[in-house]
Amino acid sequence: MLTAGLANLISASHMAILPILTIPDPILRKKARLIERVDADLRRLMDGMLATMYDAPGIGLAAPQVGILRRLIVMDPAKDEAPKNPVIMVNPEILTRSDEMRIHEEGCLSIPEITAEVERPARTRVKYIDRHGKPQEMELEGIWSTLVQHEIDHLNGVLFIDYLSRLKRDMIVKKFTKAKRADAL
Ligand code: GNR
Ligand code: NI
Repeated sequence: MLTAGLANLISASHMAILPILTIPDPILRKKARLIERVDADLRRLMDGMLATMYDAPGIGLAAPQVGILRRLIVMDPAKDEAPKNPVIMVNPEILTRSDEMRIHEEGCLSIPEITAEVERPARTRVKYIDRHGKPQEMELEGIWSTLVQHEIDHLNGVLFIDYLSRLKRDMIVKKFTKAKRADAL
Protein backbone atom coordinates (compact mmCIF):
# COMPACT_ATOMS: atom_id res chain seq x y z
CA MET A 1 0.00 0.00 0.00
CA LEU A 2 1.18 3.53 -0.72
CA THR A 3 1.81 5.94 2.09
CA ALA A 4 -0.05 9.26 1.85
CA GLY A 5 3.25 11.02 1.15
CA LEU A 6 4.12 8.78 -1.78
CA ALA A 7 0.59 8.97 -3.18
CA ASN A 8 0.86 12.76 -3.09
CA LEU A 9 4.17 12.66 -4.95
CA ILE A 10 2.71 10.46 -7.66
CA SER A 11 -0.35 12.68 -8.09
CA ALA A 12 1.99 15.70 -8.35
CA SER A 13 3.91 14.05 -11.17
CA HIS A 14 0.84 13.79 -13.40
CA MET A 15 -0.80 16.92 -12.06
CA ALA A 16 -2.28 19.05 -14.81
CA ILE A 17 -0.29 22.13 -15.72
CA LEU A 18 -2.45 25.17 -14.95
CA PRO A 19 -2.83 28.02 -17.47
CA ILE A 20 -0.95 31.16 -16.36
CA LEU A 21 -2.76 34.50 -16.73
CA THR A 22 -0.86 37.34 -18.41
CA ILE A 23 -1.30 41.13 -18.29
CA PRO A 24 -3.59 42.98 -18.70
CA ASP A 25 -5.85 40.30 -17.12
CA PRO A 26 -7.79 42.16 -14.37
CA ILE A 27 -7.51 39.15 -11.99
CA LEU A 28 -3.80 39.99 -11.63
CA ARG A 29 -4.76 43.39 -10.13
CA LYS A 30 -7.11 42.04 -7.44
CA LYS A 31 -6.28 41.39 -3.79
CA ALA A 32 -6.24 37.70 -2.87
CA ARG A 33 -8.22 36.49 0.18
CA LEU A 34 -6.82 34.81 3.30
CA ILE A 35 -6.90 31.00 3.35
CA GLU A 36 -8.95 29.57 6.21
CA ARG A 37 -7.64 26.04 6.30
CA VAL A 38 -4.96 23.83 4.85
CA ASP A 39 -6.78 20.72 3.57
CA ALA A 40 -6.39 18.11 0.81
CA ASP A 41 -7.90 20.46 -1.80
CA LEU A 42 -5.40 23.17 -0.95
CA ARG A 43 -2.51 20.68 -1.06
CA ARG A 44 -3.69 19.64 -4.53
CA LEU A 45 -3.54 23.29 -5.60
CA MET A 46 0.00 23.54 -4.10
CA ASP A 47 1.10 20.52 -6.14
CA GLY A 48 -0.51 21.94 -9.28
CA MET A 49 1.20 25.29 -8.78
CA LEU A 50 4.61 23.63 -8.24
CA ALA A 51 4.18 21.47 -11.36
CA THR A 52 3.15 24.59 -13.33
CA MET A 53 6.10 26.61 -11.98
CA TYR A 54 8.69 23.91 -12.84
CA ASP A 55 7.10 23.35 -16.25
CA ALA A 56 7.10 27.06 -17.22
CA PRO A 57 9.95 27.14 -16.07
CA GLY A 58 9.88 29.73 -13.30
CA ILE A 59 11.30 30.15 -9.81
CA GLY A 60 8.09 31.30 -8.11
CA LEU A 61 4.33 31.36 -8.60
CA ALA A 62 1.44 33.03 -6.77
CA ALA A 63 -2.12 31.60 -6.84
CA PRO A 64 -3.63 34.68 -8.57
CA GLN A 65 -1.38 33.92 -11.58
CA VAL A 66 -3.41 30.75 -12.12
CA GLY A 67 -6.69 32.60 -11.52
CA ILE A 68 -7.11 31.65 -7.85
CA LEU A 69 -7.54 34.74 -5.63
CA ARG A 70 -6.18 33.06 -2.48
CA ARG A 71 -3.05 33.90 -0.43
CA LEU A 72 -0.77 31.04 -1.51
CA ILE A 73 2.74 31.22 -3.05
CA VAL A 74 5.33 28.63 -4.08
CA MET A 75 9.04 29.27 -4.70
CA ASP A 76 12.18 27.40 -5.72
CA PRO A 77 15.06 29.54 -6.93
CA ALA A 78 17.52 26.59 -7.16
CA LYS A 79 19.41 26.16 -10.43
CA ASP A 80 18.24 23.49 -12.90
CA GLU A 81 20.93 20.99 -11.87
CA ALA A 82 20.37 21.47 -8.12
CA PRO A 83 17.95 19.22 -6.23
CA LYS A 84 14.44 20.64 -5.98
CA ASN A 85 13.92 22.69 -2.82
CA PRO A 86 10.38 24.10 -2.98
CA VAL A 87 9.05 26.41 -0.29
CA ILE A 88 5.27 26.76 0.01
CA MET A 89 3.71 29.62 1.98
CA VAL A 90 0.05 30.03 2.93
CA ASN A 91 -1.02 33.55 4.10
CA PRO A 92 2.57 34.89 4.02
CA GLU A 93 3.14 38.18 5.86
CA ILE A 94 6.26 40.32 5.87
CA LEU A 95 7.26 41.04 9.49
CA THR A 96 10.41 43.10 8.85
CA ARG A 97 12.46 44.37 5.91
CA SER A 98 16.13 45.41 6.03
CA ASP A 99 17.13 49.01 5.31
CA GLU A 100 19.83 47.53 3.10
CA MET A 101 18.53 47.06 -0.44
CA ARG A 102 19.50 44.79 -3.33
CA ILE A 103 18.89 45.08 -7.06
CA HIS A 104 17.81 42.06 -9.09
CA GLU A 105 16.84 41.65 -12.73
CA GLU A 106 13.23 40.45 -12.36
CA GLY A 107 10.94 38.66 -14.72
CA CYS A 108 7.36 37.44 -14.27
CA LEU A 109 5.49 34.53 -15.84
CA SER A 110 2.49 36.89 -16.19
CA ILE A 111 4.61 39.38 -18.20
CA PRO A 112 6.51 37.00 -20.53
CA GLU A 113 9.82 38.07 -22.07
CA ILE A 114 10.06 41.36 -20.16
CA THR A 115 12.74 41.88 -17.51
CA ALA A 116 13.82 44.91 -15.52
CA GLU A 117 16.03 45.71 -12.55
CA VAL A 118 14.05 46.19 -9.34
CA GLU A 119 15.44 47.37 -6.00
CA ARG A 120 13.95 45.73 -2.89
CA PRO A 121 15.01 45.11 0.73
CA ALA A 122 17.98 42.70 0.87
CA ARG A 123 16.58 40.73 3.85
CA THR A 124 12.99 39.98 4.76
CA ARG A 125 11.48 38.22 7.78
CA VAL A 126 8.25 36.42 6.85
CA LYS A 127 5.63 34.49 8.81
CA TYR A 128 3.38 32.01 7.05
CA ILE A 129 1.51 28.71 7.38
CA ASP A 130 3.27 25.67 5.90
CA ARG A 131 1.95 22.72 3.85
CA HIS A 132 1.01 20.91 7.05
CA GLY A 133 -0.95 23.86 8.44
CA LYS A 134 1.80 24.77 10.92
CA PRO A 135 2.79 28.43 11.58
CA GLN A 136 6.40 29.21 10.61
CA GLU A 137 8.79 32.14 10.46
CA MET A 138 11.70 32.47 8.06
CA GLU A 139 14.48 35.01 7.43
CA LEU A 140 15.15 35.33 3.71
CA GLU A 141 18.07 36.99 1.95
CA GLY A 142 19.49 37.39 -1.54
CA ILE A 143 17.31 36.03 -4.35
CA TRP A 144 14.92 34.51 -1.74
CA SER A 145 14.22 37.99 -0.33
CA THR A 146 13.56 39.42 -3.81
CA LEU A 147 11.38 36.44 -4.72
CA VAL A 148 9.18 36.37 -1.60
CA GLN A 149 8.48 40.09 -2.04
CA HIS A 150 7.65 39.61 -5.74
CA GLU A 151 5.24 36.76 -4.86
CA ILE A 152 3.55 38.57 -1.92
CA ASP A 153 3.09 41.58 -4.23
CA HIS A 154 1.04 39.30 -6.53
CA LEU A 155 -1.31 38.57 -3.60
CA ASN A 156 -1.94 42.32 -3.37
CA GLY A 157 -2.40 42.88 -7.11
CA VAL A 158 1.07 44.44 -7.46
CA LEU A 159 3.45 43.59 -10.35
CA PHE A 160 7.17 44.33 -10.73
CA ILE A 161 6.41 46.80 -13.53
CA ASP A 162 4.75 49.00 -10.88
CA TYR A 163 8.28 49.88 -9.67
CA LEU A 164 9.31 51.17 -13.12
CA SER A 165 8.65 54.64 -14.50
CA ARG A 166 5.10 55.26 -15.67
CA LEU A 167 6.38 55.57 -19.25
CA LYS A 168 8.08 52.15 -19.18
CA ARG A 169 5.10 50.50 -17.46
CA ASP A 170 2.60 51.98 -19.91
CA MET A 171 4.73 50.83 -22.86
CA ILE A 172 4.83 47.25 -21.52
CA VAL A 173 1.09 47.12 -20.76
CA LYS A 174 0.28 48.58 -24.18
CA LYS A 175 2.39 45.93 -25.93
CA PHE A 176 0.45 43.11 -24.21
CA THR A 177 -2.93 44.80 -24.74
CA LYS A 178 -2.20 45.12 -28.47
CA ALA A 179 -0.91 41.55 -28.76
CA LYS A 180 -4.07 40.18 -27.11
CA ARG A 181 -6.30 42.32 -29.33
CA ALA A 182 -4.46 41.03 -32.43
CA ASP A 183 -4.92 37.43 -31.18
CA ALA A 184 -8.67 37.96 -30.84
CA LEU A 185 -9.03 39.05 -34.49
O1 GNR B 1 10.35 32.89 -12.76
C1 GNR B 1 10.48 34.00 -12.21
N1 GNR B 1 11.70 34.56 -12.14
C2 GNR B 1 11.98 35.67 -11.35
C3 GNR B 1 13.22 36.27 -11.52
C4 GNR B 1 13.57 37.35 -10.74
C5 GNR B 1 12.70 37.84 -9.80
C6 GNR B 1 11.46 37.27 -9.62
C7 GNR B 1 11.10 36.19 -10.40
S1 GNR B 1 9.57 35.45 -10.16
C8 GNR B 1 9.28 34.71 -11.72
C9 GNR B 1 8.05 33.82 -11.65
C10 GNR B 1 6.84 34.66 -11.31
O2 GNR B 1 6.28 35.35 -12.11
N2 GNR B 1 6.43 34.63 -10.08
O3 GNR B 1 5.40 35.38 -9.69
NI1 NI C 1 5.46 37.12 -11.03
